[in-house]
Amino acid sequence: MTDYVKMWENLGMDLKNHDALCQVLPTAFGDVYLSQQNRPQAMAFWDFVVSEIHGIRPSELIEAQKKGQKVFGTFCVYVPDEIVIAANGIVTGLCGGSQFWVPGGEKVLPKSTCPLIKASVGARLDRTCPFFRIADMYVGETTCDGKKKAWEILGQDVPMHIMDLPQMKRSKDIRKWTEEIADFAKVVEEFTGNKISAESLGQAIKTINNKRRALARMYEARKAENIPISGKDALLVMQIAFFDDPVRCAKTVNDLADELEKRIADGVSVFPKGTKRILLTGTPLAIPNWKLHHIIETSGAAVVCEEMCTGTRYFENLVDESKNTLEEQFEAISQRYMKTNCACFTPNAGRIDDIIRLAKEYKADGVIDASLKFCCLYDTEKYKVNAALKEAGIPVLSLETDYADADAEQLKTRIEAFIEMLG
Ligand code: BJ8
Repeated sequence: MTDYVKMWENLGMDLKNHDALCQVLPTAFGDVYLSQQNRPQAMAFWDFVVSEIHGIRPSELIEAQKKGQKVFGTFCVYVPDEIVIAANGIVTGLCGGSQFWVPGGEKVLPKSTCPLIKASVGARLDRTCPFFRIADMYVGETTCDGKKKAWEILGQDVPMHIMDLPQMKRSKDIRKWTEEIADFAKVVEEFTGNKISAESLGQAIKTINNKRRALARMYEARKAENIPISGKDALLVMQIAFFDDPVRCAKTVNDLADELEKRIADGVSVFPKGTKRILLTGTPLAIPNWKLHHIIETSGAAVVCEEMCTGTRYFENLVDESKNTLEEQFEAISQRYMKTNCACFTPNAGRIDDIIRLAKEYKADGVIDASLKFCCLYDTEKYKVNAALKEAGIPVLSLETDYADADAEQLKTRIEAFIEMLG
């Protein structure tokens, strides 16, 4: 592994604490990932990325900054990457998925805040994540209350722009989101010093659409009878997609999809015939949160789809590429993003339709609806998700968990019983 200590030092990181994190990650990754049998060879790329997770991409970002590019850190799939890319900026995801960062967040946030928010704030305040140190600007959004208030803390010493996301999907809300996107474009232009043209935005739309198409190909392969990739590996690909360069991401995921399609043709599967197929729905699983996938896939089932922001919500629906003026492009972007169904919207019937549609498309034997502890939105939405799935005759298990390992045994017992019940 390359020595990145100097880089971390220059970023003002807490090296001692960061060392502790660097020590646990390889073991966790080895236990969860490298112990799997018959993985696609193309996964070597993602294994390498994880082995240098705080080194390789951060050093690329720093090099880009030296050449004048700006890095925008985002926390939600509603923030349109296209705008940043069109101004020659770079986007990196910032959501925290490790228990390691949670105590840092708890120093300033109520304990009853969801772990994703606590970990994100902890990663920033404890100075143990290079991505949080590198980002020149954070972009927040008005989704859940916890995030809205967290921006006020996170934005204390970093430029922060907050996008005001409507909470309904009427035509006036879509118009409002179009305006919000146009305002974001102005902020990005000013911050980067680069003008966004219809041409550059058109190119950026194509770049991000291509990344979506590649991820959709990987997911399409998971619909096959013989499942060519584990849910854990597919999740890792999704998680890294938030950090990687979008063009490289499309290329590596397409290479993986080539291999998966060949595996399907050759009848190769990573699971024994008859393994129960699970669709996972709920709150996002930020890296390195592999807990549920690992429990499910070591309990005799396979995760074949995630109706999550680290799943289908990230790549379904493309932005219309045929628009030629900035005004039309902003509207097309707004329309695409407003098709995403997060529980912060009311009503949010679209998500329930998505879950049932996806359960059928991926031939899921059952659905696990999992939310992060203290996520009131997804937890409350469970009631309607449960009722709709029961009506559709699809077995469902509702869970609530966090990043700690304390409930792992209990979860395993419940998940095993659910899988057994699937017959
Ligand atoms: S579009 S899911 S990425 S807001 S889990 S922080 S909602 S309390 S992450 Fe999300 Fe955008 Fe929605 Fe997706 Fe709040 Fe819930 Fe925590 Fe959440």
